[in-house]
Amino acid sequence: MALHDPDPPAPPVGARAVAELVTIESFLLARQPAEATGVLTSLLDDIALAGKLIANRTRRAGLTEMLGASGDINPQGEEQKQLDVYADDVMTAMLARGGRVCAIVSEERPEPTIVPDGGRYVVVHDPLDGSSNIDSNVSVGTIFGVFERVGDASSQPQDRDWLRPGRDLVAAGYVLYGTSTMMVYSTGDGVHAFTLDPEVGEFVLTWDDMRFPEIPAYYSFNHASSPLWDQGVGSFVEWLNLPDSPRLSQRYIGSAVADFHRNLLHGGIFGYPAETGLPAGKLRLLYEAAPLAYLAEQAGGLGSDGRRRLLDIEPDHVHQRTPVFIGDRALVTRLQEMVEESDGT
Ligand code: FDP
Repeated sequence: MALHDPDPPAPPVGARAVAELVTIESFLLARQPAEATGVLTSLLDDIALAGKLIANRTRRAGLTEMLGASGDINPQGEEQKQLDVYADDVMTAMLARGGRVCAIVSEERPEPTIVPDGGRYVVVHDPLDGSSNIDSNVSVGTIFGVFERVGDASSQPQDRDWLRPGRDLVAAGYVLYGTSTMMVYSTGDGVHAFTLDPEVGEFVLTWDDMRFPEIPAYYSFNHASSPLWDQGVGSFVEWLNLPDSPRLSQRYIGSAVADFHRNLLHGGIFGYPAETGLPAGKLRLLYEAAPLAYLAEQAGGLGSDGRRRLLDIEPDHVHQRTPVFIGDRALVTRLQEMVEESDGT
């Protein structure tokens, strides 16, 4: 069943998906390896349920006085929005029940949350990425990654269970709250996308085995910051505008998850480089960059910090930042080459 067709005219995938009514639950069960216990499947179901609750609150935010700041500051010194706090509470509550998860790392909490008598998985997440866009009614999303714990069930979860390179992830994905709500995930067996049908309350299969299109369409960098970038990154973006380049259009939302999603569908590269004054960029390695890089590689793309594969970087602390270049493999590779050339000069 290959529903994804990047060539126009697009097939009526929504209509087909609804006719076939492949729900996320049935798809997860069908794709589960024969030897699987079903725990990871149930965990992804928990995240889907959290996504529905957050989508519901996000959609009604303007009506329920949920827009605006919460009055608190997160571990990174950024102002928390009320919806950040709500999304974090919902994710934590959904993940902490059911005995599947032993530890949860969240952008909104200074330390990992240990779940008493928890199971064998560790979840890292940004409950609401792109939250500076919330008050403007622009797409935001929940990004997550799942590791299997290193220690056995009798030991207390500790750093070695979550301070790990993204190549150790056993699953990753996001729930995107946009014109519709979508859940996109991978368990290392391709990337699959589901759209929430609000009338029946189910995530329904929209695309399975997604791949970046061969010909990319977009690049997503904040040009206003270009005077602050390293020379190699600046040269790459200049090259994108030269006659021998792939002739991309620029699209930049300012929600990494939404920029990534658009580029996954249409082909392209998203970048948040290091800047003067921000030597490691802005995005967090563990719960933003690594899950998106995992999805990118599963879809035939690549994630890099400009010099290294993102999935190979070992974090020193949970809120570590990293420069991010992610998307179409050829474009990310070209960027790495230009950064290397500039490093060598
Ligand atoms: P936000 O702070 O609004 O949550 O990682 C955080 C992030 O959004 C990304 O989603 C987004 O790409 C980036 O920050 C936007 O940063 P700028 O405001 O510096 O452009």
